[in-house]
Amino acid sequence: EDIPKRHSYAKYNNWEKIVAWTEKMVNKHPEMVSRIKIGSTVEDNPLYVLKIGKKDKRRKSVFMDCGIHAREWVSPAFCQWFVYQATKTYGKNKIMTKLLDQMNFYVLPVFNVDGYIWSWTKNRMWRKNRSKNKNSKCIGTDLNRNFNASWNSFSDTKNPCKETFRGPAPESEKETKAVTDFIRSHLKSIKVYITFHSYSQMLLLPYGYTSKLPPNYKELAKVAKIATDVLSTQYETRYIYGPIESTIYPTSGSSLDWAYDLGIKYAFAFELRDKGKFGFLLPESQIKPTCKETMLAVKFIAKYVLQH
Ligand code: ING
Ligand code: ZN
Repeated sequence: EDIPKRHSYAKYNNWEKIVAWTEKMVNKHPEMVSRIKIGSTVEDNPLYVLKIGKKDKRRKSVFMDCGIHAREWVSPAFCQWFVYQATKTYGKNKIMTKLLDQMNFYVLPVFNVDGYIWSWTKNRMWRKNRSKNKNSKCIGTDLNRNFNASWNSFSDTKNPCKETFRGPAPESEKETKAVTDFIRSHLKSIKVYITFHSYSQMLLLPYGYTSKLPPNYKELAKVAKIATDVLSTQYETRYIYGPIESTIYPTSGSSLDWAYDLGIKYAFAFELRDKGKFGFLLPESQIKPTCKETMLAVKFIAKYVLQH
């Protein structure tokens, strides 16, 4: 087939299509959407955040990132869906209208752009970014081990040939640095941090680097319980929730722990569909259902934080 396919919310879109899509969203909704280039990648691709919300001053905002791991394709698909639904239902859906009237959403649709491109062109199962490592032939750092949150405290992250390589220093990677600088400079307004992975059907809470629970754990667990209950109302998809450390596995240097310790007290990580039948190769037929159910949970979290 030599007819180039168009961008579609029901399909996985390559980086080129996602870039064109970001422009389209800005042009379609100039009063609601703007595009911010927060930095660039090792291979000099742009890192774009879409800011969604009305243009007047706003107190609270939500930061969401997708695609920190290259092969988790349903994650960027969700960020695209979120922007689409937010702009489409503003003024029609009561909750979305209220959210966008009172909050901003910063959406990074693809965090690990170079890795994402690599997963489309060379290796579908690629996870890390594409930076070169000193004294090693192995490529890439796991961006979700590269944050300054008890960085380096687990030995499995020390080997550049491992999928979970932490990188030479905290924030050594351009992608990590761009995101942390952006969040730090908007910290006054950012009340919620949500990062999207796949797969496992979990809603993860801090911490990964310790078995200690964060101070507001009870409240986070309450929000996570309702969010996962709400999610399941659409297609009866079952999610579990809990701290990273005991729910999935111990991790150091994750974006979630970093965001929480920076002071963003509502910090969540979604592990989207499925539970392993297709894993990272989730069929396109499941993109929309995954996005629809996840949207319910994200709207609930945003609404909760707006009211508290
Ligand atoms: N899982 C995540 C990982 O980075 C995770 C789990 C999420 C850890 C959030 C810490 C914070 O290993 C996948 N599938 O990437
Ligand atoms: Zn991941």
